[in-house]
Order: sequence, then C-alpha cells, then structure tokens
Amino acid sequence: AGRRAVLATACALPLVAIGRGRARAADFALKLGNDMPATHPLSIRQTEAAARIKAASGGRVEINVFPNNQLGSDTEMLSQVRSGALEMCSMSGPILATLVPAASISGIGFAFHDYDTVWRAVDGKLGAYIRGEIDRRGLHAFDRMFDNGFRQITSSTRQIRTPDDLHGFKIRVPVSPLWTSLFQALGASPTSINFSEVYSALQTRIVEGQENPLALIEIARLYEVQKSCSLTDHMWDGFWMLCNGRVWRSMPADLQAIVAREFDRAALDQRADLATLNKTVEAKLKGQGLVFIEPDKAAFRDALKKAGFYEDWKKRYGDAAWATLESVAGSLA
Ligand code: X2X
Repeated sequence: AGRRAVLATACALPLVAIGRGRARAADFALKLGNDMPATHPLSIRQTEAAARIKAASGGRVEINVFPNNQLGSDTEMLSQVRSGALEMCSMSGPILATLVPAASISGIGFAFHDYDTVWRAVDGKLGAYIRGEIDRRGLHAFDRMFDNGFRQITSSTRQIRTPDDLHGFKIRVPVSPLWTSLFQALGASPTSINFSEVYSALQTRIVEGQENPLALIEIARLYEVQKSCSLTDHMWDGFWMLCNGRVWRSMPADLQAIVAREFDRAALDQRADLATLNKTVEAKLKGQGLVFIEPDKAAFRDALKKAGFYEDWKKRYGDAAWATLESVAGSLA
C-alpha cells in the first residue's frame, strides 16, 4: 500500500524477474480513497473495478481502495489528490467545488426532479462542461459519476415541516460554499463539518441535524442519533471519480482505457444498486424508529427563490454554465 505510482515512463518497462514465481510489483500502484462506509455500493463497486483492472492489465495496474475516510477527510483527500500524495479519490461535486468552483452546479437546490434528468445532465453537456473545468485544475475526471442520491433533512430536535422550521436550526453541512449558501438562504444555521465527523457531531449534539440521502443515513447508521426525517429532496448529489493529472498522463493509453472502462462500468452498476436500495430503504429506516415527514417541497424552493439564491448562483457560475444547467433542468432563476 505504501508503494507510489511509478511516474517515469522508463521505469514502467517490464523488470526482469529475479527468481521464479516471485510477483513483479505493479507498474502503477495507486491508492483510491473515499468517504463512504465500506458496505456502501460506492465502495463495493470501486473495489470490484480495482479487481477487474488488475486482471485486465495483467497486474500492471494495482489499485487499493480505502473507504470510510481511512486516508483522511474529504478536505484532506482533495488536497492530497491535488499534490499527488494520493493518486485517486471519489468526491462529491459541491465539495470538489472548493477547488473547482463550477463542480457544484449539479447540486443547485431543487434543480432536478428525478434521476432521468440527473443522468441526462451529468452524462451530457453539463457533465462535459464540469469535466473540462476539473481538467483545467489539474485533475482527471472519469466520464461517469457515481450516485449519492437526493438529500433529505434529519433532526434530533424539532421536526422540519416548513421552511420556517429551519429558522435557526443548527444543521451540519459538508464543507462547501454551495451547501452553506443554500441553508443560510433558508434561514438555518449551517456548520461545515466533514462527513468523517458527522456521526459524533450528531451524537454529542454539536448540531441538531444533517442532510443526506436515505441510503447513506441507513448505511452510516445516522438514524441511531436522529429522530425524524423530512423528505425535502432539496438537492441531488453525486461523486466524481478523480485521478491526479500527472499520474493519469503518465499512464500508457492502453492502461488508461482499461481503468476508464472499468470505473465507468462500476459507476453504472452502482447507480443501479442505489435504485434498488431506494425502493426499500424508507421502510427499513421506519423500522429503525425514524419518523418521516412529507413536507411541501415547493415551499422550500420558493423560499430559496425569494432569498435570491438562484440569482446569486447564476451570477457566480456565469450565464453560459447556467444556460447549460437550465437546458436540462428547465428554468430556475
Ligand atoms: O459529506 C456528506 O454528507 C456526503 C458523504 O454525502 C458527501 O460526500 C457530500
């Protein structure tokens, strides 16, 4: 695991094996970090992709997957992938935006009503635009995003039924200007905390609530430290698969093709896994004692609009990027 990527092409030439049967070190030994539990479909499908890549490359590419923030928080992993200390990670778009501002655009509040629209956007023009911006900042993004899901608000104190219920509500949000802006616009008191600290922040009541997709609320056992869940669907969230740009460019085209093919396949498999999970997860969480609330989502969206949230972000992204979003999502501002 401590082996580093071999960057120089010369070193990537096959080495003469010393002694029979002794396994040759991979040409590319890469670490991949993520922030999801090991049992989440994201971690499972990434691990499968790594095994297929090892086999298809004849052992030349060996990727070790480290789930559950074992290599650090999202903030730390992002800076490590940028420097090359870590070769790969998967990262939520709006968190990646601390480095690549355009990457949060897929997380604009209430932009997408359903998964069909999400995938049309991020597999289409909007995704291509974001990947271009990621590339300009020195990272390589693979074509297919992994799914995190539509996000819902949970609470250990008051139940969130209307936008007014959010006033002064102490809510954890990921480290990302978009998330802070969205919950400030709704009148809440958001605190930026990396996911690695969320369970304990809820348990010790540093914050009253948080927001995440149901699958993750279940798999990370957040229901143990939360009482109610408001089904706001206030934003969709997904992960870009990223590789340090220098590492990626040091890889010969045949190996790049294998790695890209297998991670893109893993992403599609993982999307299907979550679609299946999403059919049963609410009932499971109810069984675990979480109380569900079905609020009027339009009221939350109207509150965002009134607060100037859409106008503000349209200015930040620029007219061209905003038009690309609206070409799929419909009119927002
Ligand atoms: O930090 C979160 O809440 C998480 C895990 O959903 C993201 O990566 C945005």
